[in-house]
Amino acid sequence: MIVVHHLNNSRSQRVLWLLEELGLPYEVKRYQRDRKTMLAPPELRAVHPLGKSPVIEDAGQTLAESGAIVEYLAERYGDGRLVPAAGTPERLRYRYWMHFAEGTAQPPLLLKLLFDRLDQGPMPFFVRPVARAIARRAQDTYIQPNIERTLDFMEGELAGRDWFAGPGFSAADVQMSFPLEAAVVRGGLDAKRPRLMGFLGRIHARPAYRRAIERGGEYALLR
Ligand SMILES: N[C@@H](CCC(=O)N[C@@H](CS)C(=O)NCC(=O)O)C(=O)O
Repeated sequence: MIVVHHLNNSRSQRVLWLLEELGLPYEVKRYQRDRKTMLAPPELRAVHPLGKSPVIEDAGQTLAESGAIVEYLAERYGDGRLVPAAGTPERLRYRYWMHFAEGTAQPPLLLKLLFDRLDQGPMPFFVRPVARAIARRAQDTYIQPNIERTLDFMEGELAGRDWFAGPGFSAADVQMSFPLEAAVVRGGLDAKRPRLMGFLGRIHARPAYRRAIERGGEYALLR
């Protein structure tokens, strides 16, 4: 039985979704973020040294990193589903988006989360103006422009296709779901980018996505 170490409101939700798409049985081990720091609890470090989610256990092995997990599950259990055929342009796009999600889309969204917290968090009154000025400068000059450029690029890539790899839904769409959902909450993604919003509408309507939400519990991404 595949075990998913699942942190509330996190990337591990997409692993549950993929398992539902593949129709595989799995066990969920739950972890709750610390209410103040939003970090994972220390118990997760007993599963993997980095103590982050997702982590899965399968066939006597422990595997971390959501992209690696998604690729592994789709290849091992997909039986040709959710992965475009080898050697096709769709397979190359599949690989590209599988890496893009965590490698390019996610970093500026994480920076946005951290700098927003720096801007709004508690601090001695005499450093507040300086800290705020630094945070806002980073937001205006680097973080938000990067988010906008990345969103525009993704919006353009969905011209004429419903899914990131090509005409068919694939595991790369599962991997891409998290940065897009995070972008709605904190990156300014809205109806002005109708193709990305359409993509989110399509994935949220999938029965497997809804089953995974029921199984995983609370899924409200961090602001
Ligand atoms: N690139 C890694 C990132 C893993 C990661 O940062 N996970 C977050 C959940 S969204 C986490 O565990 N955060 C809690 C913490 O850092 O303590 C992946 O895609 O698996």
